Amino acid sequence: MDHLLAVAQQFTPQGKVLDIREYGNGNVNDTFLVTLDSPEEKHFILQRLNTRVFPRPELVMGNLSTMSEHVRRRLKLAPLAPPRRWEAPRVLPAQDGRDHFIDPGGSFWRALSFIDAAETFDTIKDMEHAREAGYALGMFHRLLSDLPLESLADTLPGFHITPIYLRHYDEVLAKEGASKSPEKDYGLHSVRERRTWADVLENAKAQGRLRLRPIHGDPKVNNVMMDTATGQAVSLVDLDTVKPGLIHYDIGDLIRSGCNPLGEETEHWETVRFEPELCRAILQGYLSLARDFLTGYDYEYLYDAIRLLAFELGLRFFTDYLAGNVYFKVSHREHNLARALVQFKLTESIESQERAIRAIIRDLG
Ligand code: GN1
Ligand code: MG
Repeated sequence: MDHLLAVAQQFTPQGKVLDIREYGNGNVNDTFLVTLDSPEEKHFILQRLNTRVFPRPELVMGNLSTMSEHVRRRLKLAPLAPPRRWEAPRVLPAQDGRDHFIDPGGSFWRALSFIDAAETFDTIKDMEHAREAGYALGMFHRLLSDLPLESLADTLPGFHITPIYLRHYDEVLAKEGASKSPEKDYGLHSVRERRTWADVLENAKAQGRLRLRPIHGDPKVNNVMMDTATGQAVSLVDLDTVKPGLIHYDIGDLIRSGCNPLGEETEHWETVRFEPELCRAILQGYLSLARDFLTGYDYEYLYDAIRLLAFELGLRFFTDYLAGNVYFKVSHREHNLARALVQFKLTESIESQERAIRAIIRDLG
């Protein structure tokens, strides 16, 4: 705690630190909410970046500033009609003016402004929430649609490239020693069944059907902030994975997380189900802002994107389980296995409703 206080003070020229508490439930970084005795900035977000996942944190910070300045510029030129608001977290400087602080132990810390009067949810509450979550991603893509790709660094090479995750899985599998179990067998079977299809988006990219654009990289439903008073989306947070990519990764990630009412941490993986009506509402919200920058091919690959992102996350969790939990934070040894089963079951549910999901995409297209 003393250590945390010393780190927080690095980012607080004015104001006394009243409280520091753990915040959110990220699987990668450590996040804290700092409360200050200061009229201007009552709270801010303090994070320790996981430098095993992000080996070049300075690139992450560069992308963050580039994109949040771009967004603020665009919103200034074309403000939203109140009570609509859209906010991009600001990077708060440390005492020495830099955008981060490295503690004596070598940890990389940064501070971000807190978005007031807003909250997040791990699962979708209702249709309106679903539409707003879709709206948030549409807004995000739209605001970045004119940001030149060259201005964004690749902070995480290989991120969302499913064939690369498969290669890594094969390497891990060749030397893993996890004990035999029906759950592990289900995981092995799930990957075996789908591996030849897993390059679907990368192939479309190589064929020139899908092109790179600025993406969020991690727009799962609990990264969408909702205004506590109006229930409208106000921000998409957790911006470490902003980089050039396929918007399909984002759309797939929002839909796989939003249409799983039991949530990705449920212990009842056998009953996990994909809810197509939530998918319809998310896409409606998304398309209300994204329609004019989508191509025919973009629509054509939406179903695959939804299916793939659920499968890919299952594969990533499962691989990490087999590797001994080296990437995602876990609270017990089988945690990543449990998470993997949820995503594989979700993938199955998506596949069994393929016709209904494709019909929804067609209706809205
Ligand atoms: C990780 O840390 P968090 O929860 O924001 C992961 C995402 C996964 C997500 C699954 C950099 O994000 O890709 O979809 O867990 N982030 C990284 O909950 O790997
Ligand atoms: Mg994240």
